[in-house]
Amino acid sequence: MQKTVQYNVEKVRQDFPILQRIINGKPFIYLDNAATAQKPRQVIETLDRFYKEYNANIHRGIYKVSEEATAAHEEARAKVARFINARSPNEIVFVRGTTEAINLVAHAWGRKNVGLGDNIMLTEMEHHSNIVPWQLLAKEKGASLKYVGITDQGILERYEFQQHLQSGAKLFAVAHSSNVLGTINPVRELIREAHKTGCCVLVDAAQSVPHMPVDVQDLDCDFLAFSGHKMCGPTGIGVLYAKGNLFDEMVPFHGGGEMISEVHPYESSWKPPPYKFEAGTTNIEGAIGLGAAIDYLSNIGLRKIRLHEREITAYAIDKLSRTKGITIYGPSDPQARGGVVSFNLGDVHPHDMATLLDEDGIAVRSGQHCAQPLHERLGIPATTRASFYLYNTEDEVDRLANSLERVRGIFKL
Ligand code: C6P
Repeated sequence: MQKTVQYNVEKVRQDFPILQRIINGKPFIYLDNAATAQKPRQVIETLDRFYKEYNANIHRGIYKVSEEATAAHEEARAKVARFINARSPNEIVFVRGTTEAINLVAHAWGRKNVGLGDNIMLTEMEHHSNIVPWQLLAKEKGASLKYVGITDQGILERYEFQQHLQSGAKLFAVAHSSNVLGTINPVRELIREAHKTGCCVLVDAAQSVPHMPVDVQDLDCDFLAFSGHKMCGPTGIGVLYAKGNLFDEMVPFHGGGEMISEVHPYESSWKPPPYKFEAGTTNIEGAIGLGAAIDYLSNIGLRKIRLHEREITAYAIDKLSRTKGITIYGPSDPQARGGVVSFNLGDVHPHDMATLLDEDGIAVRSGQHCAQPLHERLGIPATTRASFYLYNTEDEVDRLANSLERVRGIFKL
């Protein structure tokens, strides 16, 4: 297979100091990008500069350094808005990550809009973050959860989706891209169908926004959630996008400083969004670092990153599938999947697999990847997952394949 060159991957790798490490005597191969991505020096230096030059609380201080911090923080919000093509920075609320974003919607939108007997539609490939908040809400309100099933290849059962819509789902909460199967769901089409029945749609974009161009106006989603740490940004910062005036209609999630307009002993009023949802001192440097990550990824280009990952994934599926005894999960068409390859090799337990790969300097994730219902649907206890990003190379895939041969030897498969 001929690989087309999207950008200079070797040059990109130089930006990531951690990739120079030697682990267990071997060059470090980081294939756990779906869990968290590595950080380029441009992001590290932005955080360093913040602490050295303009660390201050924001929106509070009437002095230069605080004003600089506030300006940088709000510029980061504007960068996020441009990055996902939101109409306004006011549609962007900073949160800790995808998990908090979804919990925010479950509390602040769900409590008001979901009631006794209502249905919330999920899919069998959701991450726990897009299941548990809805279970909590459903229990509290007497609502029901409906799951859209998947085929054995990890594709959504469209007929079931339509059936649940017809039975009157209030909300459809769906992963844009699965963190286990890699499946990229046709969310644009699904959203159009859902809206025809008045169903609101939340897109869990934890595994898509870091890896491909995402345009919220084109998708027309109502909510979109993602995490900074999966896109070369800091940990503890994430984004909840809400369309138009949805935030206006929602009740606060957390109460505290800076989200209020006035506070009296027995009642308070709120600032307009996004501030209404950012109570207390937020992760200021996290937001600024996320802005730097967005600059970094945008300079390379999300379209190019997506193409690079698609090629690496296609290469990996082709290469790994030659390993005797391997089962690879998810769609066979690399066009229909993100840079995630989950597999099992014979009856080798994924935790043993991850330990042995680590001996070769290769970091993968093993277990259920916070997707237990999906593993139950697939009828397997666990998987090993290799997940790729903009800095991974075919050479690294080759080393993974060689290590799998070593594991086969050890287990006499
Ligand atoms: N998945 C993985 O290894 P947080 O933890 O809030 O940043 O993201 C949660 C989350 C939500 N949805 C999807 C599809 C995800 O993949 C994740 C995070 C990581 O697969 C950590 S469990």
